[in-house]
Amino acid sequence: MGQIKACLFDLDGVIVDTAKYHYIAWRELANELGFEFTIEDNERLKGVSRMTSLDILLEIGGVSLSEEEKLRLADKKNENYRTFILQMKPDEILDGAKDLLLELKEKGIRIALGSASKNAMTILNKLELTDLFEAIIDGTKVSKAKPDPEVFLKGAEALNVQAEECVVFEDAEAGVEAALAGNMRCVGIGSPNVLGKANLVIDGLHQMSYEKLMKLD
Ligand code: B16
Ligand code: MG
Repeated sequence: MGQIKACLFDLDGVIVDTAKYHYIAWRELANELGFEFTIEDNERLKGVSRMTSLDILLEIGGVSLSEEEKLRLADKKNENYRTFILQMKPDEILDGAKDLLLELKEKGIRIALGSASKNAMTILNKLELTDLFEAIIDGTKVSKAKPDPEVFLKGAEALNVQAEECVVFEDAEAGVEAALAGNMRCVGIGSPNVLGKANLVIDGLHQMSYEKLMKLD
């Protein structure tokens, strides 16, 4: 593996907890369709694209719909979800995330976002973090969802660095797989039981620093 020159950050679950808002909006949709959607069910949607999330939700409810109807419901869920994210404030940034971004930037490490979300720009703007990212690759810029490495490879390309020079920070298993498939190192944020394939697993970005980053194999 090469020298570490860049860090690529997932958004939901790494920099901010938007999963709680996704959950409220998906649960409302499930209830309207006549079934329950639990917080455990919601775990299956982390890191997964909007349309795949809807497919998983409908599978849980045993509901089958036309493509047209699915698009309508995904839009409806997104409108509901956006009412929450439009009210987000910088105090919702997860512990240690902004300090780490500032420290890495100061040390000359390049920084990009690699998220499945089509709402990433809105969220970063609300958190007042947009300017800290040199490149933003989100759900509007990729055609293949994680575990495909496309989102991170595009991030490396935008920063003009090699994949081997990147470290990805991810909270979802599919995201860890995407990073490794792209020949990048990966720090998992969450449980070692779920993210065991990552090079290192930590509880949150408050446990990371430039010094620790440089010690990654
Ligand atoms: P949207 P990430 C992902 O964000 C979420 O983890 C996932 O739950 C969501 O379905 C996906 O974004 C798409 O989000 O509906 O806003 O386009 O973890 O890749 O930053
Ligand atoms: Mg995530």
